[in-house]
Amino acid sequence: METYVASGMPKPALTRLLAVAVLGLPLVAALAQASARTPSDTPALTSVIPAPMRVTPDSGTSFRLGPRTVIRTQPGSDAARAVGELLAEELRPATGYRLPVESTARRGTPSVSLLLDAGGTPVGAEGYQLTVTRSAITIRAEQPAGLYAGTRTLLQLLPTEIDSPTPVRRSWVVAGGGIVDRPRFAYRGAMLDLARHFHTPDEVKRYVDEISRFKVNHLHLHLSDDQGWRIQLDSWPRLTTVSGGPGTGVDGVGPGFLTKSQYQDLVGYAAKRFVTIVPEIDMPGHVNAAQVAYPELTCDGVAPPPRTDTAVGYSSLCIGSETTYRFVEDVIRELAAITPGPYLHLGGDEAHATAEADYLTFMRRVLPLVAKYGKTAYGWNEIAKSPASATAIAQYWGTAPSNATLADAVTRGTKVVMSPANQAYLDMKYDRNTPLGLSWAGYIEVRTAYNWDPATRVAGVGEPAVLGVEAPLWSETLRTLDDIEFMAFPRLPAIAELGWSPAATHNWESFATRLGAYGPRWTLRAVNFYPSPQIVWG
Ligand code: TNX
Repeated sequence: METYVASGMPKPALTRLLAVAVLGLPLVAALAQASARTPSDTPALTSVIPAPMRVTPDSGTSFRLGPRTVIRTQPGSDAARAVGELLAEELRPATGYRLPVESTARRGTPSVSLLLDAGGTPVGAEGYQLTVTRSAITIRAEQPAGLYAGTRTLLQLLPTEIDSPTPVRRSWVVAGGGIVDRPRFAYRGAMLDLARHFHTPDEVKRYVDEISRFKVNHLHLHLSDDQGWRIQLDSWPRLTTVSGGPGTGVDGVGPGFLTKSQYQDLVGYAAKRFVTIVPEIDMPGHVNAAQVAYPELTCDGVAPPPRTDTAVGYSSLCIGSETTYRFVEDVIRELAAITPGPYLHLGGDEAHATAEADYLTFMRRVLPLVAKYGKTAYGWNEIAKSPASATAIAQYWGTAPSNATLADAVTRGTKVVMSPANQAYLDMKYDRNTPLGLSWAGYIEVRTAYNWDPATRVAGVGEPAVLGVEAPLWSETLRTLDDIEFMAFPRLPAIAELGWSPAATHNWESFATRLGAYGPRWTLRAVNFYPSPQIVWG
């Protein structure tokens, strides 16, 4: 032991060593930790999910986050400061350090700097450059979204225990070197179904936290379906007083709805994490709950019975009735007014109770209404049947490798978000023993979720037509946040990597290794996940 001290161990290290020894860690482990330049459990720069575009490790250096470290943010930028505050809040519990957020720092003070100056490297709206030297970690970006993405990377570069909710006594070393990173696709989404079972604002916020760690930047909320209506609208109040009330949802046990102010609060919470909320009101099918509340939305004016089963494809708005269009325009207008993001999702799937000609009539009138209120229309891939979808986004949820209608719409300009149900649907069971979920599109183990390419998945829908990817989570069988997390993790990071990382980095063995090492972070954060046997968990 004297040898280590004599060879120049700095005093604080000695103190830490003694403290650790007193706290009961095996002395040998403590010695190793204090003496090594970079502890062996320091994550490599290449361990990040999603895989970064370019990584240049420098084994000759490393940064140690310590009690004197400050978080320095771009002077004059409130947005950069907000990203710094979030990061500080995330680092304080485990480190116990003060981590003040400042816009100036005295020379020689170890710092994590967040600067809005990409230094000549074009990284786009969401990209960043991260550099780790002995004296500082510097994240540079063109936009605040890029700074946030850089902080998501940094969290994974700190030792696993950074995710502990209570202080951990250890050294917080980050490996030296640099990362230059930017997303392959602009749209990386997750979807949550609040209609089949309602999920509370706090549960949705927790989901936002977790998905944004993997640089997912859109959360699509499925807000209405046959079993319930989950967003309050002033012009048609019975939608929620009746169809958001007790007895709604699958088996009648999924009641609840978002008030307008809860929705707006959620939008703001997500925006702080650079996640855009995409609201969906499904039409002209999946509308039984709306018709229970307002019988005038049926063709015969008779209210249908409330439904709490999981059948699909039996309800339709009355296409020939002007009341329908008054209703739809009110919904679009009110929703657009509380949604800062660019998209309004109109569903359009499984309209089996709507005649083909009626479907086209409906979409011809309704898709342009979204533009009237300043938004871009978005729908499930069935909307590609309508010529009015040329300026819309179509979300592919099929399982086939080709879809002529979609490929044809792409030639007219339709952009596509890829959610192939047999690979990206988080509500499919992992295998036949999975207690939750459905299996109509097959079982989806992690490798199946990972092994596909959004730009070659559907014939005629190549890279330029692909806006991005989305992992939908339908909630027929899901009631709690634990249920949601068990189905989303670890498949959501697989889809997130397909959306963010360059195709050239795609590699199952690499992903499986990085995922295995990530598992203990979920455990520390008390996030439920499926311990897939395809992965060797750390
Ligand atoms: C199909 S995917 C549906 C939903 C169900 C889901 C269950 C799509 C556009 N429609 O209504 O909830 O399957 O996996």
